[in-house]
Amino acid sequence: MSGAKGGARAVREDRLWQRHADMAKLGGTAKGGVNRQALSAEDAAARNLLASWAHARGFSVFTDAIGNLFVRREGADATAVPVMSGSHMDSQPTGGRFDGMYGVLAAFEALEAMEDAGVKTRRPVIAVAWTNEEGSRFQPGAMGSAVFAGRYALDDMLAAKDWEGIALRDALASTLAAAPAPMRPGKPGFAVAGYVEAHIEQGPRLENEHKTIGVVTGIQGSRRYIVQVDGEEAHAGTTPRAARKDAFAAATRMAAAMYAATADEGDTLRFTIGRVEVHPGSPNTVPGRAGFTIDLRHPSDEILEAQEKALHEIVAREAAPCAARIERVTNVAPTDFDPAVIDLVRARAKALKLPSMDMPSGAGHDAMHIATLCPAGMIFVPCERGISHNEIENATPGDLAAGTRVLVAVLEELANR
Ligand code: HGY
Ligand code: MN
Ligand code: MN
Repeated sequence: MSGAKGGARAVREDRLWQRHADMAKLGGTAKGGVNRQALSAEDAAARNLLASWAHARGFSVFTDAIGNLFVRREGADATAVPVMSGSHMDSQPTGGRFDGMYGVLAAFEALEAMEDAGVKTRRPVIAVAWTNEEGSRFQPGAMGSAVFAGRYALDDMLAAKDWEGIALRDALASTLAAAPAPMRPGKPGFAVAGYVEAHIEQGPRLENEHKTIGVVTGIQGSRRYIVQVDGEEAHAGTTPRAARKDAFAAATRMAAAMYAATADEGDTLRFTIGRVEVHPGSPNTVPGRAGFTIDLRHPSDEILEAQEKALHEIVAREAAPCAARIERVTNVAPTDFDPAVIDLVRARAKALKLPSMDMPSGAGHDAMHIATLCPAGMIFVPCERGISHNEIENATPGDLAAGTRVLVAVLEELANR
């Protein structure tokens, strides 16, 4: 690998690819994707596998009260504030084997490569797997990193419930019992000198523009809502339309109006209804209750603010004869990464003779929270046709290794500052 020195020379493409294959067995689906939802048995298995690899290399492993999992490689100065890199191991229900996992395995490969190359950094370097980034089982998403950064209160998150009513507190307890690790006492969070996250792009730009490395400049703003409509159960055969309080009919009116209201000229606004619930869900009972989630994203907070007002107006206008409310579950402002980290990622990609381009992230990542604590940045690599949150998500061993070489080079620089 021309231009590579230090740990970047010791990155092993085959080892990194094999680790992805090993992890993809945990929650593996028939289509080659993964269903490894936060704090599930599959998540616990992934935690144990990562910890076993870490112990085999003599790295220390610890967790915190929200279940973030840390793998620490010591530096020359054990008291120095560490540098960190990582992502998440939980997946969407029909997820791919690279979303999140690549960032965790690239960080771990970085530690191994530094070890293999005999690189001694001044600062310790930590690889991290954040708890519940996807937020598909438990809301909000990016939970572990947000609690670590002090943006969400631990107790509020422990009280969160999944769609079956299971409390996060209980799911976390069983996960930590199944995947035990020394617990760092007290509230999650500690000083970090710098954070870099590697991730597949989850979009088509790098592939279309024949670039290997995305130098990520920031992350667009994202908000998540739940709409709840309350009507009245009634008999499907005997109840005239005029007498109905059909919660699903009201919900569909709202959804149709929202799709129309969020269709913007430049196709920049992202509006998604990903989950719908209808109660009691019987073919011959008029729904008395209906609910749906809203995922709203845009690079501008002002636009998001204006759109939020429009959503409230639509819910109020379309609810009758039912009652309805819209509740905001998350509100993460647009993130600008640290210019010095952005420059460092770009410079190291260049030194490694890897074609790169600056670009924003359309997807949310744990880095959006850690960027409030310390200088942070991200490194993207291409994924096939930009497809993600889909079992056919794919990437190449060469691109994964290339992104990891850039990561090692950046981490070594940050860990020696
Ligand atoms: O939703 C997101 O942007 C991330 O992939 N969880
Ligand atoms: Mn992700
Ligand atoms: Mn994701």
